[in-house]
Amino acid sequence: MTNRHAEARQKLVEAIGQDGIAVIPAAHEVVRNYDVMHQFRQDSAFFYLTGFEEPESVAVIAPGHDDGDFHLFVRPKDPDLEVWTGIRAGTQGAKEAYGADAAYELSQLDDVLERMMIGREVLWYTTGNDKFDDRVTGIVNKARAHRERMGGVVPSIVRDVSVPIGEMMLFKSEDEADALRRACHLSADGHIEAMKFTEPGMYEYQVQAALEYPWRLGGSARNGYPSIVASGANACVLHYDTNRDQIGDDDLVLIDAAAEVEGYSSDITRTYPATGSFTGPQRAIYEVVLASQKAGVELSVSGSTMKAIHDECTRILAEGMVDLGLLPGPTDQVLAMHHYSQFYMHSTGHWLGLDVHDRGAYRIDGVSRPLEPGMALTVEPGLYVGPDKAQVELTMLEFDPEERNERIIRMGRAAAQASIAEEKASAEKVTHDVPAEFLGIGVRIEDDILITPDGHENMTESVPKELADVEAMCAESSELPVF
Ligand SMILES: [Mn+2]
Repeated sequence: MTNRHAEARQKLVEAIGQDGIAVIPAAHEVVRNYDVMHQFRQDSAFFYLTGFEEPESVAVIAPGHDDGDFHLFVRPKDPDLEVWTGIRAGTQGAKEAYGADAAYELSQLDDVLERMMIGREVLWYTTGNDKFDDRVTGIVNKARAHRERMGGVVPSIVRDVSVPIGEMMLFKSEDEADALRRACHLSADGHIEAMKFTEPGMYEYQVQAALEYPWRLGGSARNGYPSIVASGANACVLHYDTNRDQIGDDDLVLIDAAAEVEGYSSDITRTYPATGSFTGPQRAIYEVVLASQKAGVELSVSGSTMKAIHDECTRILAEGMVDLGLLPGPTDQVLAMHHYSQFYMHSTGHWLGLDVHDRGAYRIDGVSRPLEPGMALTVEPGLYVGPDKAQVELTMLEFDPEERNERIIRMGRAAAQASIAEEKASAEKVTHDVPAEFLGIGVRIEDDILITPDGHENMTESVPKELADVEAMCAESSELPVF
């Protein structure tokens, strides 16, 4: 493996120190249907630290241990089974190919880990793992019983290891940024192919085949997440991924999809007309989203924040909604009362990396954290006029997220939600008729941004997004066969 993973382990060793021991389980296989498993995808934090792609394994980081810091528990070699499910590294491979200082078969986990816990005060482990929580708790309990007999220190504090790992994953090294950049460039090629390929009358999954074709040929073994190919009103379903509908004559096609390279995922959205020409109403909505997205990208620089980007993108969308008559306005009220959420209901971006929604805190001490070089994020405003939005009911009530958070802390979640619901129920309502020409139009535009010392790198800018450029790309023809 590259030393990318060794560097990650070294950072974790420094973060937890010699008082700590970190236990990070791999992902498990999941049944898809009878006798068939879902394609295995390693847990991103486990992969970040090890580069090891076998299921069920467990990584232990024990800084200063006599045998070394990095211990890997793996499935045993089993020639009969390997005929069916593939070669296993085994303990020897774990050391030779993956750099484990010590390797054990999984059956030794309880005994070995119990001994390793002795002398360490803090167990770094992320609770909430159905398959593993009980096992870890059992091992700590046995170590504690041992302490009672023999004396000595065992972990009395459990801390969430995903916090330091998330913080490390947030800042991409040059080497990681290079893998992410390659994922972005390859993903961009697929989006361009899909624009060229699409014609009305095709099924969404046929466009998906054209989209993913350059990815597989270009060196990506799998997608970063299931491809969304949403034609017409399907674009208003945010996580639509059935991709089985036939593309209508005047439909827009919204594609949110990306390839994975060396575990790193891109995340691109483009929306384009199946015919190659936007209709008037489609153009009007698209221009609003484009202006918002470009402003968001512009703000993606060191020292800015996710909140600043979201607020500016949302303000531009809200102005557009009022201009187009989707909402009565004025814009200040649309923003203060969150009426824009009728048509824009998600946040404007997220971290990007090994997880398409990468780990790492968004807020520090309750405030949106400043962007710094090495962070990668998406900028993806959208506007979705669902086919059921012919008339919207607007609650005339200011929406203050800070006040709501305070109320949740003061009253508890259930009571706070009940009190908010009560306020909403008794507040004045205004109904508004949405111009029919916009119904069923959904547009999102999403780029992947790497923050650099002197600005940013838009890693997905090769996919056209200006109206004229999108239409020009759609007018080009694909070399792929049409059946
Ligand atoms: Mn995204």
